[in-house]
Amino acid sequence: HDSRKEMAQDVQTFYRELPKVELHAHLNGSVSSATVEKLVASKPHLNIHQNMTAIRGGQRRTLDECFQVFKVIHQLVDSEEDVMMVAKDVIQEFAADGVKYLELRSTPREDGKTGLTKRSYVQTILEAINQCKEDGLDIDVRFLVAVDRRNGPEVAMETVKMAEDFMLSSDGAVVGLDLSGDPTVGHGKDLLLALQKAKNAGLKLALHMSEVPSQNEESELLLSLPPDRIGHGTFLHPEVGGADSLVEKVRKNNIPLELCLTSNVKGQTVPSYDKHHFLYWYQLGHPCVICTDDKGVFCTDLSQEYQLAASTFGLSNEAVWTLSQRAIACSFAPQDIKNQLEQKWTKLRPQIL
Ligand code: 6MZ
Repeated sequence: HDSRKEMAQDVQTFYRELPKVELHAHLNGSVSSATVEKLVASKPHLNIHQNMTAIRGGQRRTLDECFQVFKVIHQLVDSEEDVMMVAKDVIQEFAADGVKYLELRSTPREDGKTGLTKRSYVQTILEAINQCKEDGLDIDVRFLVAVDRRNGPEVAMETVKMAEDFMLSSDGAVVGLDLSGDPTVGHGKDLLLALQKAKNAGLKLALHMSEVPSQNEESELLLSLPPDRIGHGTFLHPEVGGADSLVEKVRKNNIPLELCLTSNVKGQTVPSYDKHHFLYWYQLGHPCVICTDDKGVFCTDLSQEYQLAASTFGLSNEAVWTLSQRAIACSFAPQDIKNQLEQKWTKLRPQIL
């Protein structure tokens, strides 16, 4: 019994020590229970409890209910001070989990009561990134400005303009634009112009696509841009109602997929871990990046997601190592940073592989 326990511990250590790249993490979905506790204590009048901000153990919710959870967290995070604490905590937690390169994404929000503006929101996150760098954390952090699809074309265009400004003034921290939000609300065709503008300005595009069924038409349109990475892409392939033409476009342009196993299972867009579309794309040899999505809300971390992918699909340690290393090339980091990360991976590679 003891040796089995030891073996389980060795396995955990392998995943924890595995250097990792996180490319799909929404800031407010990544808030840990420890941070939520601090926020709840500072805002007792809101009457918010831990169980309203996280989906634990075997629990599942519909995707719709997941979006209600984000609304609760947004109530708790409504000032520059909160944004600073949340961003620093999240970065520290990813670093402690062995993430060496992190792309955080977040939707700029304003709040009349606290004086938070969309610009100061982004500015505060960039400040948190800088402070973590000064503290000497072994993690390179970049930022994607997020467009919430629910807010329509005008807000999308404003957000793109702001992202362009920050791209030029943030010393390389702002590298791209994300499109996210409730996939059942709004249509990508209304946002195409804003996304094209972002792309023309040199922002990389990481777009949520086909997270729910019946988005084929929209995905076809978005793929014409084409984006630099795809979030989820759960229903792109024909076995689940997608289309051969979608798969062909993704493959032709070699667009990496950001795959979040626990998020999709808990959000019920995928029926079980073994039915996750990771397998479809991985077997094609297509670039797949394991990510957390919302580590706080879905109670996971990146080590656990790698471990789940490995145990579900029977990946060897060698295959897991290769999976984490290949994520470097899928990042939006400049080439010199990618080279440095490759060197780091070479240095950290365990002898036994
Ligand atoms: C689509 C998601 C998401 O931006 O306030 N978000 N969008 N699909 C998902 N799958 C579960 N998970 C999170 O972080 C929270 C926001 O990220 C997006 C939603 O717009 C959510 O409100 P930020 O930091």
